[in-house]
Amino acid sequence: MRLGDLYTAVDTHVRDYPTVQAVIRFGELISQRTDGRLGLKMFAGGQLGNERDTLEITTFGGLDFNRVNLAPLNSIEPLTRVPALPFLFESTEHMRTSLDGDIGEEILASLEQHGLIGLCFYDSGSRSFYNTRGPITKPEDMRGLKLRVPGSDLYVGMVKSLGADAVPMPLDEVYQSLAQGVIDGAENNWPSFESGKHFEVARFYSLTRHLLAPEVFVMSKISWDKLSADDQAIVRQSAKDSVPYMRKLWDEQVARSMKIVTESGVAVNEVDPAPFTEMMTDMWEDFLDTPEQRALVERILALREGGA
Ligand code: GTR
Repeated sequence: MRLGDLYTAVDTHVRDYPTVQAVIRFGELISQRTDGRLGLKMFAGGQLGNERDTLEITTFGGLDFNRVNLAPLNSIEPLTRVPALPFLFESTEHMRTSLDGDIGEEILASLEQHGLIGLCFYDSGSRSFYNTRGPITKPEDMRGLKLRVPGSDLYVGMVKSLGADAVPMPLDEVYQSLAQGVIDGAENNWPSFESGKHFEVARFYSLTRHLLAPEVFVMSKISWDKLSADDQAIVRQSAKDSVPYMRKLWDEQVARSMKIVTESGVAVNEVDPAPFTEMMTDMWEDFLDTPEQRALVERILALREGGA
């Protein structure tokens, strides 16, 4: 939906968060490259709703651009579950080589049948568990903990596979729920743990690094279909060109967030990933329903250092 001359874009994060800044940069690029014919207005901080709701509005053309995590797409498109499998990527490099090429393009293209044009992936670092009770060093420490997850069956399965209780809820309810003891913890990357102020309440951050699933930047297909082929090419290229910028901001943000969190006295502990990896890769099968998903997993594993 255009707002005067501007396209609308939304993000759940606050304005200085790397994903938001990257989309703003994308907006500047499309504006420069079309002599101001195309432009963007960013609604940051989840002011137009949570990811699941805004995504639905985007598919109906009520919003033009949306930057979301893969989680709310997991129930919509099976291929999006693949990069969200715990311990699939062995490093950020592995995630980037896999998704910067054909595999990433295929996943992005799979969104079109659901009314979304997948433009690019952004980094999201690695997700780890944090909670209000104590450090987690082994899966048994998670037993009985009530842990918030995004609204995705895969995340629910992941947390259940470790013996904890999964509580799906939107990101903007997490701080309050932690403070009121409705949940004991959640899982996320350094920047989200910090910028959502969750670290002020959850004082234990245990570095399981179980997920390296990326963020995704999408456009409403309804809005896309109204663009000329030349403008579509500009939109695609500008999104791709915002990725290196985002990655630079991301690395800086991770360093900043780590500093804020550790200086605040949060107990951060390293975790031996082996028992977590074993339990969490056992559950992959439950979320791989199609031969296409399995083929993608194989191709991603083959890109690991030293092969699958
Ligand atoms: C963040 C991600 C958000 C949102 C959030 C969550 O890392 O950037 O898009 O999905 O996690 O846990 O809900």
